[in-house]
Amino acid sequence: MPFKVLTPEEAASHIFHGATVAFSGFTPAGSPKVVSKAIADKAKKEQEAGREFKIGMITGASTGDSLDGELARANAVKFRTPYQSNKDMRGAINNGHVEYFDMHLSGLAQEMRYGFFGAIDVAIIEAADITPNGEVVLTSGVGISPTAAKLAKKVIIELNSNHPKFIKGLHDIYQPLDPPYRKSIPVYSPDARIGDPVLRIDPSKIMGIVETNAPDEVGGFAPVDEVTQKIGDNVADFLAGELKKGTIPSEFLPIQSGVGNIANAVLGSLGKNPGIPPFKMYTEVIQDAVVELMKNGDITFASGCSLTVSPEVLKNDIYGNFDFFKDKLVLRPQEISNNPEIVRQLGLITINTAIEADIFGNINSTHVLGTKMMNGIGGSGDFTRNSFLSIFTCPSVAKGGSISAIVPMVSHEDHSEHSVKVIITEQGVADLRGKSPRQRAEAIIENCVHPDYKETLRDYLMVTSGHPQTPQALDKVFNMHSEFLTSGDMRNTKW
Ligand code: 0RQ
Repeated sequence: MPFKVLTPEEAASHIFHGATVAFSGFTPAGSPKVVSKAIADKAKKEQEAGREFKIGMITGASTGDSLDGELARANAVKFRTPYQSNKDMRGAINNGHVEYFDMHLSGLAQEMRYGFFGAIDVAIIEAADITPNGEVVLTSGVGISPTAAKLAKKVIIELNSNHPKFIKGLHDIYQPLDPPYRKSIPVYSPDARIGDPVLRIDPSKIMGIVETNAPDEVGGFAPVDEVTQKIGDNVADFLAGELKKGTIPSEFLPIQSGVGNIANAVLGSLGKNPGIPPFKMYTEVIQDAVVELMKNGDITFASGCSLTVSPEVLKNDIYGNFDFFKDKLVLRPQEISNNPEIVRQLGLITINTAIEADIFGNINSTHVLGTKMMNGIGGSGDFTRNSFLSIFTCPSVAKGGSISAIVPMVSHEDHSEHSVKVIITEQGVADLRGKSPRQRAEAIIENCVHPDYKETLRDYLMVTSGHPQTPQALDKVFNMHSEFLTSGDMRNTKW
């Protein structure tokens, strides 16, 4: 092997103050775990010696605590993009220590290639295996690794023996040409393979290898409760009904599902509903529920960007039964897993989660009360805008009922009324297709709003301008939010 074995500290010596560093993985799956800690230690030492040390951080999506958590706690991040979900990183963003810019995940790799982020100094890539000529078998997440490895001046490999070498073939590495030479991407079904099983990295750029066997730091899910169960069942019943009506082709269509507790519950309900045939997924994050449904034959194939599953599921179910899973799974770079062109081509049914929706169907997926960043838009925009049928789910209330998830106007907008087709809460389903804003408001208030807030929102419509197209009272539109900030309970809202 021509590559030097480095200690994490030796690897971190290649990272300097002001460097832009790109990391492998997508969610905690496949993100670096040891060099990141050494960078955080270096930052602390530099800062103690009175020297500034901060890096620019580009990832695929969220990462594990050893990356986002360690660097945030060391105050070692100047800017960060895209999605994140670590509590310390979220804190550092919301208290102004990190400049965070939130992007559609499908667009990141191409914007790096277009040069919009400047030079990429170092890429740190987790690998299951590497050959002397730089052919890398990636691990449980692909993310931006192909682009990061291509653009970076230096590459450091974290060789992680927690991922067996026999997973070669799980990945499909493909990078589109850039304009004006771009051609269509030939993914005509979720199981299409169009690229290479390995990532080829110029060996002269590889500074060395750091060995580890640390597992992915994927957290568990909250158990399905009454509310999430009802949301899941409402989604499954709605889709079974659409299939029966013939608005979804009888073969069904591939599903994309977001990440989190609600998404996990929705998938469970889809698997159990007798009105839904076995289906394929073309999604970004493959969660525990998908693996369970694959074992039962309810999902026949899953294309994604990562296996964001708990360490036991990865080790025992997937790697332990790789002969069963190897022809049912493929992991792609995020610019392919989330590609708008492919989403539209395959006709996906997309199911994502809202923090807040308004009575006209606009969605806030990212900001609590309009100002505090939660996680980021992730892939929800890539999928929603281009889907065959876009669904948003959320519980009708948050924080013990003191917040209504449905308000007169979203306090931050990620997905507009033009892209959102259906809203589903535990209360019911609002089908917004073909409806004007006034009709949408009626459908959402009647079917999705919690009983504690129906009167409040009906009263809101009474105090609006009554404009025939979109009725709004611009001086009152955020009264529910202001009420929460003043009294701690939106139920006290007066118009
Ligand atoms: O906070 O735990 O402190 O109580 O938000 O809410 O209900 O546990 O839902 O885990 O499914 O996450 C939108 C954040 C939902 C996620 C979001 C509070 C609530 C709780 C979490 P607590 P739940 P989930 C694929 C696609 C955007 C990106 C995306 C997300 C916490 O799904 O980040 O879809 N989506 N990507 O109490 C105040 C409200 C609230 C609220 C919820 N109206 N006001 N707080 N909460 N509604 C993934 C990728 O792209 C990688």
